[in-house]
Amino acid sequence: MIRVLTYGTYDLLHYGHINLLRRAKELGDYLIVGLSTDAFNEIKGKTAFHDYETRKRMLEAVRYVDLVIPEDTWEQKLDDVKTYQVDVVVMGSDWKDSPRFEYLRDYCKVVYLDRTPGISSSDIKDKLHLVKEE
Ligand code: C2G
Repeated sequence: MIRVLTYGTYDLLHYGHINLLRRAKELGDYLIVGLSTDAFNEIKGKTAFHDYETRKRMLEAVRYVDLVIPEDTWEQKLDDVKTYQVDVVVMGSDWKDSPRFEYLRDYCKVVYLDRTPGISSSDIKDKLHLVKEE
């Protein structure tokens, strides 16, 4: 059983997220998502449209996702890798070579997958805002 772990805010779930989750699941048998809590989003400087519970319920409905756990801090990743016996940590390429993930290489594989171009939660929010203004 190869266990895969990834992290994110996953706000306004879109096909870029789904592409990441699908490819992450293809790397193993069981996919865990560390979902940023609303408090952690504040630390990340992000304001999600949907609250944690809503984002969690939406992710749990995605066929590739087996478990959603809260991401409360930057520092919890190594504990998560150990607690859930993770074999592979996967992130989109915007995180490539980030020290926030590279240190995990001593404990598990770390894989960066190409981001899906042309879509992001912030773009969606901007475009929806423009539509509302018109
Ligand atoms: N992603 C992607 N393509 C996009 C948008 C996002 O592949 N067009 C990927 C990101 O690279 C990330 C995941 O989808 O791996 C979730 O994206 P976000 O919710 O923006 O995650 P982020 O805010 O980067 O949180 O501790 C790590 C952080 O929690 C990551």
